Amino acid sequence: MAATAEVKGNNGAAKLGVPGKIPPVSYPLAEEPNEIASNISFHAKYSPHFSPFKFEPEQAYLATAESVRDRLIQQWNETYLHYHKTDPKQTYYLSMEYLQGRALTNAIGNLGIEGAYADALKKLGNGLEEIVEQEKDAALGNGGLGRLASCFLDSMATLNLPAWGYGLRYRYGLFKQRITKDGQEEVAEDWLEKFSPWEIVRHDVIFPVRFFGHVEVNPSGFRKWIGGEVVQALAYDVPIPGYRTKNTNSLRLWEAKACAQDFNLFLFNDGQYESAGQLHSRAGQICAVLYPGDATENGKLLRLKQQFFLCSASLQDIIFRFKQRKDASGSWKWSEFPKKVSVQLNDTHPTLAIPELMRLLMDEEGLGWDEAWDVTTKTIAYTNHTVLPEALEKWSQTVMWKLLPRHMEIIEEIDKRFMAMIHTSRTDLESKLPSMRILDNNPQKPVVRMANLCVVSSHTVNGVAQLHSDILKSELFVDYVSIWPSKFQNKTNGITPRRWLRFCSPELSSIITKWLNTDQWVTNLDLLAGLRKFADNEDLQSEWASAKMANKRRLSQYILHVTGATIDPNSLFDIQVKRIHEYKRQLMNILGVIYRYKKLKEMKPEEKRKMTSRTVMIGGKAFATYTNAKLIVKLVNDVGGVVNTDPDVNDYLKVVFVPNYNVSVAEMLIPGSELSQHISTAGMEASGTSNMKFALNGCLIIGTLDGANVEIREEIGEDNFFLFGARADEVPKLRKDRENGLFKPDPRFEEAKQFVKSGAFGSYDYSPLLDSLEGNSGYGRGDYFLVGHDFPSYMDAQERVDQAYKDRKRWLKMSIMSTAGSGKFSSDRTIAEYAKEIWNIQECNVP
Ligand code: F58
Repeated sequence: MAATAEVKGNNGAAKLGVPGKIPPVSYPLAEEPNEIASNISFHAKYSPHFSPFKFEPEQAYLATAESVRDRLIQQWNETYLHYHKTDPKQTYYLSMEYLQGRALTNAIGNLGIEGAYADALKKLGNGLEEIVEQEKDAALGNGGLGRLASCFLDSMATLNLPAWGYGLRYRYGLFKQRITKDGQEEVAEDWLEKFSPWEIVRHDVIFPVRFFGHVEVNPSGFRKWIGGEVVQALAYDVPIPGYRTKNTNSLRLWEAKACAQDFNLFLFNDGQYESAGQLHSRAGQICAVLYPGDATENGKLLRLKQQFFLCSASLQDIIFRFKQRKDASGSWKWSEFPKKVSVQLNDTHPTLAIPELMRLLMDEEGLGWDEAWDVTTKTIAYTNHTVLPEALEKWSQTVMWKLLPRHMEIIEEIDKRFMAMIHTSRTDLESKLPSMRILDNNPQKPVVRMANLCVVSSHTVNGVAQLHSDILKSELFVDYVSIWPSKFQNKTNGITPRRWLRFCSPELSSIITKWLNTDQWVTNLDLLAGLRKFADNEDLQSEWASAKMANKRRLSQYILHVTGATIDPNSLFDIQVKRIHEYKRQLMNILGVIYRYKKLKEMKPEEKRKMTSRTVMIGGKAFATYTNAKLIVKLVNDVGGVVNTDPDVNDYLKVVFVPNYNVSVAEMLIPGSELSQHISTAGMEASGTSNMKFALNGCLIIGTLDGANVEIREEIGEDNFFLFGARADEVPKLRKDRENGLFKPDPRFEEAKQFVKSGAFGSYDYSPLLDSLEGNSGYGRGDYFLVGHDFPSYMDAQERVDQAYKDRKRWLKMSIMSTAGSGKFSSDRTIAEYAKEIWNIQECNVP
């Protein structure tokens, strides 16, 4: 018999399914460990995903998740019902990305049933920690923007706000990063391969989404989009529990599918298998991968399809819900729509929500332009996350006309009316019109500027940190500010304190709770300020140090496990983890490490002994086609290869590239960090959010005055922040000076580059990377990101770090002050501001 009843348990002992003394009984609302164990056992037996009689960690994880889900479903249904009954204004957050990470620890923690679950699993012969690690991260996003969306969902539920997340159910999320001798290799990560217990398919929530086709005009001038291909958007809902509240919101992820009648049986039976299922295969492509490559025309078209698919499905759903309201009773006033619905665009990726809402209102609901425009502009708000010109989306008008002909008509009309408004009431801005227009009609390459469309059509535009919002107002959107001064706001980003402190560092959390004499800080993070008065207290410092040490040891074990490198928990743990990008300047970090290595090698033993011992960890994924980012990954790995095997320096320096950085890896790294690097060229990082996570965990920051660093430094105090580098307002002049040949490199910088060129880290050709730092101008040259300019002040700041670390008491005080000053950076604060100042929604507690 293949599926033998007797299997080896994870501890090597033979197990016969779920331990016999726990009866498999369904207790969906169990709270007591024996009942929870029974419910888990029930799911293992009656919701099987594998052959019967197995209860290895994988099965245990699924059964545990399903039992937690039982409880969530109860709250979730009550939440749906309550929102339906009370009919509050609701927010719909549209985002192409969510970086949810794992859900089990979060759900158990939010429900407050960690202890009971740990006990229940013990009864079943498992440890909770081991079980939660079976879960694959839901990585439906790239980086900061996607993780922000997930933190926001957590806060919306915790604050009892009636809100929904909308996104796409990508089958393959962000790739898995493997490190080989050639550097980064991308491998598809199939988070759905073995079923996700956290999604519920809603077979009754399905909407048609059209692509291509043409616009038909009837004799009365009424326009309608017809023909083309129609795929179905099917809803998968993920429960989003709030912390210690019944409110459980939904993240609705759309999947594209074709219907049975689209399958051509005749062709199939004729042996034409591909043609028979053509629409099915085309539908399957839409949600196949996050960010399909867009180097080809096909790739671009597919990305645009994804964006439209999200917007159309979500808006149809929102309109459907609006019409379903109890008191609407078959007739509803469209002017009420913005009083019930607020739509937030997470960057420009869901911009098509604007023309799609206009189309649905005009062509499907029969509103006139003015009425539809009024509703649309009162409903939609837009968040900008970048000032980098290459990230500002521009879609080819040709592709748009082909895929979305009716939407292009609408966009043209918005553009025309915007121009007319300037010509009639703002003639002073006429000379600015070419850059302010939505359409760029350059005959070589006519494009639609999505950010301009968003600014013109939204009631509110916000940046994500004060400096970034100021730059939006004074540079990128300066001309619009004079038309609509009150449209522009700042909403400094935040992070959820649940995932990013309470659950990822239970040791530090208990100490905080003990010293503050309350655990209310978990939902009122400003209370952390109460730690300030104890920052010098020796008892707190020693407890703090031992919690940090426990986290460092756990991290060391992890590093050993994933890289084979042995690191010393007594060394300073210095971490930079984020997407690899030249503006984030991981290159400056590694050049600093290279210089340090070279100096260590030149030192006498007694000189070395005075040095602060460091472990530098760098991690992050490089976009598959971004050559220089991939070279940075390769260089860091090569430096690690040499440094970590050099007995001359090993007691003083280790360099580790942490592979496959994702949310779960961050949850391991951040609690064990002591110094973290947020060293982007000033003015280029809109906010950053990992800086907030590190600071919250008592990690000191070495950083530039960029993004949210500025506000973090204000909050935690300048003495507790290692600042260096040019300010944002100095950057343009520095670039000009360099163009004029006025830049004089620091000898340390030259020495570090030269050391790489000498082959000290192997013969790999790093020239595209190193050449980007040379010359005074030109594409990919002339050190656009000012690594050379900032290098000396960076090295000086690192020297200050080394000195500070030697003074243990001072360091611990700074660490406590970092946590104490992090209250502002709770996403609860950010979301409360959005709710009040942009969405105009109120809390709606489920009783
Ligand atoms: C990030 N943007 C910002 N974009 O870079 C970061 O400073 C900020 O903290 C964060 O948003 C949240 O506001 C970001 O992650 C992307 O990943 C884009 C996705 C689409 C392609 C271009 C990058």
